[in-house]
Amino acid sequence: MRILLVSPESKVWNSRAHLHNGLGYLAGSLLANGYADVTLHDGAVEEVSVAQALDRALAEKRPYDIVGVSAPTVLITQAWEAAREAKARGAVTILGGPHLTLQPDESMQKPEVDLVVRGEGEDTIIEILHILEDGQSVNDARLRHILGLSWRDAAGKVIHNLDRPLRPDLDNIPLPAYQLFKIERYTNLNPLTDGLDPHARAYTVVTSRGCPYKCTYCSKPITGDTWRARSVENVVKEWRMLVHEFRATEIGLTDDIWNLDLKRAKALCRALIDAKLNTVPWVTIHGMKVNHTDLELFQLMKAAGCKRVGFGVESGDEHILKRVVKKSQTFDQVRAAFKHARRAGLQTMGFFIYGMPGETEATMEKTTQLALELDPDLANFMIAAPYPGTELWKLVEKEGILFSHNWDDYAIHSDKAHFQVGDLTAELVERKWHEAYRRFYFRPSRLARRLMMRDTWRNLPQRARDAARFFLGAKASAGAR
Ligand code: B12
Ligand code: SF4
Repeated sequence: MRILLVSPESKVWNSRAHLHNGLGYLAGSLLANGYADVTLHDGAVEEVSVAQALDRALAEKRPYDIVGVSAPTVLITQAWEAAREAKARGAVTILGGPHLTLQPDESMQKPEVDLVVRGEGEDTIIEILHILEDGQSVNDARLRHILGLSWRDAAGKVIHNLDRPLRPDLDNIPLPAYQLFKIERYTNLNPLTDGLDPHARAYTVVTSRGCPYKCTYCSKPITGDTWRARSVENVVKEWRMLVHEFRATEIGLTDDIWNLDLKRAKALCRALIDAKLNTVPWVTIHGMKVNHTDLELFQLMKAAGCKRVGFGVESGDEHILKRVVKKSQTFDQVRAAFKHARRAGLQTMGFFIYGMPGETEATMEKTTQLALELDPDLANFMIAAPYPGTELWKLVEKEGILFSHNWDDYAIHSDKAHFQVGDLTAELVERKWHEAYRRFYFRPSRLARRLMMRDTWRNLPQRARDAARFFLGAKASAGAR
């Protein structure tokens, strides 16, 4: 069977292109189960469209039998388009990923979608292929036994099978098929602090899945509310492979919360040092929470090769942080984490949200003040985006007005407010958001630092577009990177 796994091309603003670990895991599972003919098509880096890739395969008389498409909420429209192209060329279409887990029925109403996989897909896809490779149709009654699958029976009725329990034994899941990524086309992990390297060999690693916290804006449809960790040995095995076999130039952790167990986090750092894997720089993307840190952890991280940490700070207002975002952390913990990380010699990133329900000009001002006080190397200011299934979504549905039901408009880095609750107007949120970028980055010290970076001049058109978008309120050009 020929299998194509697709991540559709994104129109969401992003300065970087990361590999898609979910597709890597699916491919790893397929290869480990004897399905050897697997191709990845990551729209973030491909030169041809999905339709062109499918046509090429047809012209070579080696059409794809199965096309699996992955989608978070913001990419679902493009995922349907990819499915239409695939279906038109005779392939079975399977959709999976965060949005499909949240809203499976919506996609099952589309004739171009044959099957929807909800939740973790490594086992589900194998069970589906076992049935389809017997020459059975996508309406075969045996599909009813596959957990986490939505399908249509012979009469065309949509059936949502029971959910698949989360796999507890992460160590036994085959590692991502890193060899299938066109790694030289991905960027380094944070061009905004390091300058854009369009040919970095940057890999991402998931050391644990899930998070028990319940921040009201956070959408965790796949990894869930429990925390499952891989063993330190298992992670080090993967790390060793990335450094020695795949010649990684940078590694990023993309867990929901990699440091929930502080002892394990330290053990991982010690193991990386012992294995002499601290030669390749690594960063945490944002899956690190301030209230599970201490100075020793940051010192160990530094010794293990880490160069940068990122924390969700979210709000500078106590009520918004505790009662609206429900972040379960204190300002003292935030300040201590930044102080300790800096003392250990790590660069810092901070994430801040504007426009949560109940916010006022004064609460958003406190957030900007906190960002200025913490002064991370990189500050990411985001306008609150309500993803389906989150507490924020439920609250906006009940008490507010959602401006758009078009999933394309749900990017966190969008410069438009997504909703209005009570007296908080979109105009105020957008003004405070732009103002935060201006006040943070237009300080003389920041400007000087930016102007000293080679990247600013080497990628001048892109950097000028970014500046217009963040500081002035200009619309980004679609798909800008
Ligand atoms: C790393 C990461 C990124 C990276 C890389 C994204 C990527 N291409 O993988 C970057 C930084 C680029 C990114 C960007 C964004 N991200 Co992001 N990201 C993550 C993060 C932290 C980890 C993803 C991961 O590796 N998961 C682990 C793997 C194993 O899981 P997976 O990818 O979901 O795949 C499994 C299943 O979903 C399923 N599956 C997936 N696809 C398919 C396809 C088929 C056919 C099948 C059968 C199964 C299947 O099987 C896989 C294996 O079990 C998640 C949080 C999380 N825990 O998932 C957020 C998350 C996915 N991101 C999110 C968001 C909102 C975004 C942005 C929209 C933010 C923005 N800029 O506005 C953008 C979207 C950009 C884009 N084009 O996708 C949300 C999505 C919520 C939603 N409802 O869609 C999440 C869940 C974070 C959160 N908690 O809110 N992200
Ligand atoms: S934002 Fe982070 S800490 Fe909060 S629930 Fe999501 S993953 Fe957990």
